[in-house]
Amino acid sequence: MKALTVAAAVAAFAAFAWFMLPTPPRPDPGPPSGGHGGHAVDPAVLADGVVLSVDRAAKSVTISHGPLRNLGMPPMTMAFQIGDPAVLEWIRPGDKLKFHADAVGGAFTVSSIEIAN
Ligand SMILES: [Cu+2]
Repeated sequence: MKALTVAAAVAAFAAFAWFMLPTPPRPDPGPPSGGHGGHAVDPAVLADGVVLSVDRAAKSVTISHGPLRNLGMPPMTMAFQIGDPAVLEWIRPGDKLKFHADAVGGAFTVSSIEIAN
């Protein structure tokens, strides 16, 4: 009978632990796209920028940027993380950019970028 008691206790604990699990976080709906369901970034939210320096080891780029409307940021010079490693292959100081950045895990990260030279 002891084994049965242990099994019952384990089952009770498992049920309790399951009950105590936090509600899984719901996916962030993100900003309203206003598009047609595609994933392309609205050109209106692309900011202007000029690359000042590139740190490939740190996967970061220092950009002198215009207003970032989605982040409520005025024009300034700052470092961004680069989300797509392929970008680090071509990006050079002096490049003029159209880009989009998001706050990802507390780091400002370039999520979309194109050359505007
Ligand atoms: Cu900034």
